[in-house]
Amino acid sequence: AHWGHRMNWKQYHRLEDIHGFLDYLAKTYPALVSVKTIGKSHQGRELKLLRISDGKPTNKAVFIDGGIHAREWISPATVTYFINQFAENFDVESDDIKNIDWYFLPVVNPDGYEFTHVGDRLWRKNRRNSLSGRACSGVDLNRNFGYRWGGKGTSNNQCSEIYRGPRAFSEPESRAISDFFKNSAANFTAYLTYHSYGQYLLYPWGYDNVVPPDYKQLDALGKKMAAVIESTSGYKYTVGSSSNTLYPAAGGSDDWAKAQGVKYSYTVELSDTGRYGFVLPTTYIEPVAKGSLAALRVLAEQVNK
Ligand code: ING
Ligand code: ZN
Repeated sequence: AHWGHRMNWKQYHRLEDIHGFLDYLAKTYPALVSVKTIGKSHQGRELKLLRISDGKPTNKAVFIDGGIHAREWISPATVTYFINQFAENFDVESDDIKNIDWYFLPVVNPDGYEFTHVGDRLWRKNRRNSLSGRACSGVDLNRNFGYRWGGKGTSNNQCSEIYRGPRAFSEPESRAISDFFKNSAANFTAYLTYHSYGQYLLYPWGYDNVVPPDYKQLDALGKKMAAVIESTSGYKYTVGSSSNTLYPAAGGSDDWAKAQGVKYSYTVELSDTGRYGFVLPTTYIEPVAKGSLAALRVLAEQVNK
């Protein structure tokens, strides 16, 4: 079939296909979908943000990103699946979906993502300094956000996989998200950032083994989302704060969003639990995305309460 884009959910796609898909949707549904470049990556690639909104002034707002880490290919695949579902079926979506202005940034780290296709499949960080004479390149974008930057679970060593960068928001990719939040009129109720792997639904704080005052609400919603993922797809998710459940790590995007006042802030670690890890077969894309979409509907219901 000729849809005007090359996207599907039976393969992983290069950045060009993903960006072409976003532009196609904006062109096809101009009253509903818009695409904005909110910045450029270190190597000059566009950071394309897609908004789905019917424009009602009473709408809530939710921000979703993927691909902060280059090798976690199931993340952009899942986020683009959400985009496709909402954009192509908006008319028949529930009021919970229609009453939200959705913002999607499916590939936060386009340089790293492309590098995993043509260079090193297991690259995690961005591609800062890749053209310099240094032996080690890349900043871990999920240690570069500006809340409690530089704390536990981070490194000042450029060769480390968890190198935090020289200062908070030193990287164009993390800075673009922060600038967009700052300059946006939208008042975000939820922030979801998709990673892999492990099947966890994690809420703040990541910087240390402490939880926010409203953590019981974050935990309760996380458990509802986990339940619907299991009933939809069979995948079992563990719910908890990221520091307590995984490990402490400062400078993560979910902590930063929570500190900005975004109530429901989660890091979602998609499938699997380690058999294939980052190199997840393409046959997983649809079941993983379906389960995640079911969870997103539960979140949308809560956002509208
Ligand atoms: N895991 C996350 C990481 O950045 C995480 C886990 C998220 C830790 C948020 C702390 C805060 O290490 C992966 N797989 O990237
Ligand atoms: Zn990750």
